[in-house]
Amino acid sequence: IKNRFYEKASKCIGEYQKLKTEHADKVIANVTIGQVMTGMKGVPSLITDTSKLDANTGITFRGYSIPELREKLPRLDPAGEPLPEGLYYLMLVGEIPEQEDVFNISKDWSTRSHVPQHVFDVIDAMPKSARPMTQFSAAIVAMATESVFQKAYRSGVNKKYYWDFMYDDVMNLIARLPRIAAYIYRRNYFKDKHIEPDPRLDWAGNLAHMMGHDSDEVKRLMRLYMVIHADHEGGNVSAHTTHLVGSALSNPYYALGAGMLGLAGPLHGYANQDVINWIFELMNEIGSDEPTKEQLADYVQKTLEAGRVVPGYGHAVLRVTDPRFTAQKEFADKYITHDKLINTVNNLYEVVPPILGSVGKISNPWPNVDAYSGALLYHYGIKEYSFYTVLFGVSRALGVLASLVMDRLYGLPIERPSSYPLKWYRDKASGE
Ligand code: FCX
Repeated sequence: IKNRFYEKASKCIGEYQKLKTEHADKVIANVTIGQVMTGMKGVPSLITDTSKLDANTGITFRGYSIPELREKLPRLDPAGEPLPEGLYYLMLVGEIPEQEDVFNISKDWSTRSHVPQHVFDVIDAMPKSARPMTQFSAAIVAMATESVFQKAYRSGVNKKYYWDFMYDDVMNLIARLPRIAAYIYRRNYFKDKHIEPDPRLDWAGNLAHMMGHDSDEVKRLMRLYMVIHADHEGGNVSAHTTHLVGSALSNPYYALGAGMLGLAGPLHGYANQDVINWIFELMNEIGSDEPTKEQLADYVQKTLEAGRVVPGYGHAVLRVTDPRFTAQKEFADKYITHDKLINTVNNLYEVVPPILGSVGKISNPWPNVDAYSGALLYHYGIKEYSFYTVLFGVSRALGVLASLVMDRLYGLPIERPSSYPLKWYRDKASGE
C-alpha cells in the first residue's frame, strides 16, 4: 500500500508545484466581511484530497458517497458493514481496494498495535474523573516518544522523504488507537479489568472486543461507525487543527492530539454525548421515557429560550439531513425493532427541524451525525456516554492522518493566514 500510495500520489506533486508557481496570481474567490465574522465559512484555503463535503448531498470520500461505500467497500461477510481498513486505503490511494488489500492492512495494523507501557502509565496517573477525551489526547501525545518522523527530522533527513517517515508514524498511530480507547473505557467503567486484543480480528471488531462488547451486531455497528465518522473534508475543527499543527512539522502524535482536543468541544464531537445527555434530561423533566411529540416540541422550545443549542442539529456546511445520520437510521431500522431511546430520536427528527427552521437565523435545521450515534451505541449496551467522543476520535484519525501523509508528500508549507484588529474590518466596511 505504501508503494501504491506513492505511485499515485507522487504524480500530484508536480501539479501542486505548477499551481504554486505558474498560477499563483489567479484569483479563486473574494472574501467578504461576513465570511470572516462567521468562522471563515466558504473561504477556499485548504487542500484536502481524502473527502469533499457538499451542502446538499453530504460527504463523499474520493468521490464515493456513504451509500456507495456501504455497497462497494470490502466486508467480512456480505450482510455486514464495510471495513474501515478499506476506507483508509481509498482515502490514501484513491481507489476502491480489493479484499486482499483490506486484509493486508488489518494484519499490518495488528502487528503495529503494541502500545508502550509508559502510555498506559500516563493514563493511569490521571484521576478517573479526568474526562475520557483528556485521557485519550494525553495518551496520544505521550506516544510521541515513538515518532520516527521526529527522529528522522532531527537527524537531518532530506525533506523529500518526510512523507515516508510520516507514513510509518501514521500507520503505527492508527494501529494503536483502539487499544488506547478500549483501555480508557475499561479503566473508567469496568474497574480496570482490561481485555487483551485478539490479533485475528479486524481493527474495528477488535475495538468492540477490547471494550467487552463481542456480539457480531456490535462489531458491525463499530465498523459502520468507524467508516462514517472518518473524515468530513479539511475545514472542520479536528481536521483543520491536525493539519495546522502538522504544518509546523510537528510529529503526527502532537498533531492528532491537538485535533482531538478540538473534537472534544461541544459544537463538534462532544455533541454526540450532549445529545444523549440532553435526551435524558428531557425524559427526566417530562417524567417519561416515551415522551410524546408535543412534549418534545415544548422541550425544544424551552432549550432555545434558555439560549442553548439543540445538540445533534445544525451544521456549518450541510443544508440537508446528514447522510451519516441516514446510514445509522438505516442500521437501526434493519436490526432494532423496539427501543424507547431510538424511538425518541426518530420522533425528534420529525419535531426539531420545523422548529429550528422557524427561528430564522439557523442555517440548517436538519440533524447531523451526532443526533443518532449515541442512541445506537446505548442500545447495544455501550451506555457510558461520556466516552462517546473517544470513539468519534478513533475514527476521525483515519481521515486526518491520511491527509497528513499527503501534506508532507506534497510539501505543503507552514500555515499562516493574516489577522487584523477589529478596527481594520470596521474601516474596510466603511470604505476607508
Ligand atoms: N440549536 C440552536 N441554535 C442553533 C443550532 C441548534 N442546533 N444550530 C445553529 N444555531 C444558532 C447558532 O448558535 C447561531 O446563533 P448566534 O447567531 O446567536 O450565535 C445561529 O444559529 C447561526 O448559526 P449557523 O450559521 O446555523 O451555524 P454555525 O455554522 O455557526 O454552527 C453548529 C454550526 C454545528 C456548531 C451549530 O449548528 C450547532 O451548535 N449545533 C448543535 C451542536 C452540534 O450538533 N454540533 C455537532 C456538529 C457536527 F456534526 C460535528 O462536528 O460533529
